[in-house]
Amino acid sequence: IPVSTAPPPVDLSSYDPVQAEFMLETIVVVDNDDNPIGYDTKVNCHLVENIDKGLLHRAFSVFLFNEKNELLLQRRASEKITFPDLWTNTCCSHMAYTKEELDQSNNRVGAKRAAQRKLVQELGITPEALPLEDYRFLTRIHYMAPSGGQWAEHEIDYILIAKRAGVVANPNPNEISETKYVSMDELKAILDEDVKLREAGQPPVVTPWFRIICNEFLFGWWETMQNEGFEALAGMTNDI
Ligand code: DMA
Ligand code: MN
Repeated sequence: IPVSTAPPPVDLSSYDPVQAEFMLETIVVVDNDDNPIGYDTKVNCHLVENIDKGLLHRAFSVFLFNEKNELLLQRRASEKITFPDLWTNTCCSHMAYTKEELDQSNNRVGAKRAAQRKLVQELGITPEALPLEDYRFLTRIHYMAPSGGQWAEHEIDYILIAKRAGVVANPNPNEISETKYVSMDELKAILDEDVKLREAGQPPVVTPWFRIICNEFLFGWWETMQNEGFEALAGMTNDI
């Protein structure tokens, strides 16, 4: 993944050095229609001051299910610069500004390649353990969410679902503090708790994008998967 040699625009020395280094990776800048218009560093793309001027980038979110139709969740490590310590879907990150990860052919293979790259780095799940063919692209969401202080997300997020038995996660502690597989009811209880806490003015327990995807799409897809099988998801995309 290409990295910038320019000095970061803000002082990252108070953060975890590994995560600070990742902030120099170059990611894909898009217009509101998701056309790539260039690239910028991860740090620039996540600064409120740039997002306020409209800076938007491309990302992906993976939802991995097991043979019991349980979803693998992760809790973001305290070392993460944005949204630390929150529970979220299996894996999220950004496509790199490379030919391979910009490739939109084969039902968004570039997003799937980016997913394979980050599944190894975050969860120790190799491309052999979860091949490209296992991923289904469902839709894209465009959202903005503050992370506190100078940081925020503003992304077009490609949602990928995969299902496979016996995938063993070996989380990287610099990225992830905990993982767990949850049933639909267990996830609904987590989301209810998140609503209660936020209504009481307390910090959230889940990431904003995960909350949006759950509220708008996930449970419908999940029920279809349970009732009609994984392949039925292909008919549920509102995007191509
Ligand atoms: C960014 O995830 C992508 C979404 C959909 C929020 P992230 O902050 O986990 O990215 P990274 O793993 O690259 O730090
Ligand atoms: Mn982002």
